[in-house]
Amino acid sequence: MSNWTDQGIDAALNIFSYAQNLVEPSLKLGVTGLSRSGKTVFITSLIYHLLERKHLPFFEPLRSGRIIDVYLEPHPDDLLPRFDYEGNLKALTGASTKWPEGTRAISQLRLTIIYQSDHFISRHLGESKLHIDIIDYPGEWLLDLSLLEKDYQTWSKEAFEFAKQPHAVPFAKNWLDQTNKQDPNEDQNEATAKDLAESFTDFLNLTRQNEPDLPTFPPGRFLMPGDLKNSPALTFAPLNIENGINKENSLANLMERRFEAYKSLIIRPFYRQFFTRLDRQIVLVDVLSNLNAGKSHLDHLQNSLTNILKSFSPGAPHWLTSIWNKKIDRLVFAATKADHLHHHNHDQLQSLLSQLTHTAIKKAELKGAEVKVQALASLRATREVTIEENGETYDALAGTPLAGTKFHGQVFDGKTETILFTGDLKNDIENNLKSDLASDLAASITDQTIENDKNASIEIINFAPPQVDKNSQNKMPHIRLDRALNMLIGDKLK
Ligand SMILES: Nc1nc2c(ncn2[C@@H]2O[C@H](COP(=O)(O)OP(=O)(O)O)[C@@H](O)[C@H]2O)c(=O)[nH]1
Ligand SMILES: [Mg+2]
Repeated sequence: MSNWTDQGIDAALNIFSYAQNLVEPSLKLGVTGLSRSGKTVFITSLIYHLLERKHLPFFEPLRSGRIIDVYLEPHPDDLLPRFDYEGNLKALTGASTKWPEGTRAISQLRLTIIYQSDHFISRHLGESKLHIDIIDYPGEWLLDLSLLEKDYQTWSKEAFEFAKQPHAVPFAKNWLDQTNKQDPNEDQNEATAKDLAESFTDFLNLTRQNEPDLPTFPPGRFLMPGDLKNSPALTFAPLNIENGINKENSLANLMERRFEAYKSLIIRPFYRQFFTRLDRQIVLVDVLSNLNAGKSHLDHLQNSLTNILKSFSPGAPHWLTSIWNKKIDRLVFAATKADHLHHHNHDQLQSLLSQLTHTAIKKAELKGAEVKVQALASLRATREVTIEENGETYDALAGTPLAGTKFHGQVFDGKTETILFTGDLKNDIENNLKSDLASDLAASITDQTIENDKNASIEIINFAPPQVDKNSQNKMPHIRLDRALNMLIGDKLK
């Protein structure tokens, strides 16, 4: 419709932000990942360590003593809510620690770093300043990009396929019953549209609640509506229209219109207002939970990653690349929660994520973006121990499983520390390094470790956040967070 005008506005905004950037350099850092991949904990830990200016040995600007000061800026009065740093820090490090509540929308926080440049000339000009805007947004929203290329009919078809996934089946019945008896060609009717949208959303929500770490189905806003709850833009659902839509003013017509409106009123503005303004991006991935859950989930994870990467890749739709003002020049993938493994396995975890993203990464590199992969734990909930038995020593982890966690017939109370033999990723990865295709890799790893071997070789349970000693200097022990930070912003503080 008003594509030309939109692009004009974008161009003007971009010139404005460019001009502003000359006065006070700023960097927009996007943090994304599917729900529960660890965004909130990651951002909280990152900010905590930057403000403390300690415990980041691999963050070069700090190690070389060039960081002079770091502080939080008052929240700029713009479109985005503020990331609740203080609330999350309190939850994670307070008297009785707990993981923060899940967040379901976009938020932002501005941090300023005062540093000494290591360039000869800049150094003599005095201190330098860099603003960093950290923007937390659900990875599910990036999956919506795939909808732009899809018509309503294709999307509907895929929804019925999703409903056949093992983790979706138990919750699909209501919606399927209702949809299957619905004639898509009956006259359009708001009440029916609403009923169907509600039962479809319930289906997605129940699937997500029961298996929070497993894949879901777009549109992302059905699960994370933010302030769009009950809006007509979200009042649509898939219909069985294998033979196409063959009647004007039918229910299927209405649904199709709404689907198209969702694309133009919600997906595109998100890309225009936020996404295309990012400079750097980290994508968090909970590889271990997916590995633990079996082959179909690992496959699905890989699909999601490929789809997420499409937002950054040359295959992105033309309207997107044409308004891209600065283009993300560096992309970091991080496998989170590495504290579920002994440190001997951290490289393997990293390599597993590299292979999972292999195909997608190749695409992104074509565009000139540098891609890095890192395994990390934003908040280390376990400690490493060595167990001796019959003259043999074993590596193990000690941690407190969350209350209610079931493991090998035992139910944990959330207070008792347990020792776990987490198993090894190592051999499986090495065996599979020969394979070039990530999907082959995923298949063979899961075949060996999850399906064929009844004693699955890695097992994941959720731990409570650590109870750090009150006098400890470091309230948020981490693993390799500093390396990720260095990849993300180290070069901007030269
Ligand atoms: N052991 C461990 N668990 C983590 C870590 N980061 C996140 N988690 C777990 O993952 C859950 C989801 O993290 P959160 O940051 O809320 O994910 P988000 O939905 O992406 O913002 C938390 O409630 C924790 O159970 C970590 O570094 N170590
Ligand atoms: Mg969150």
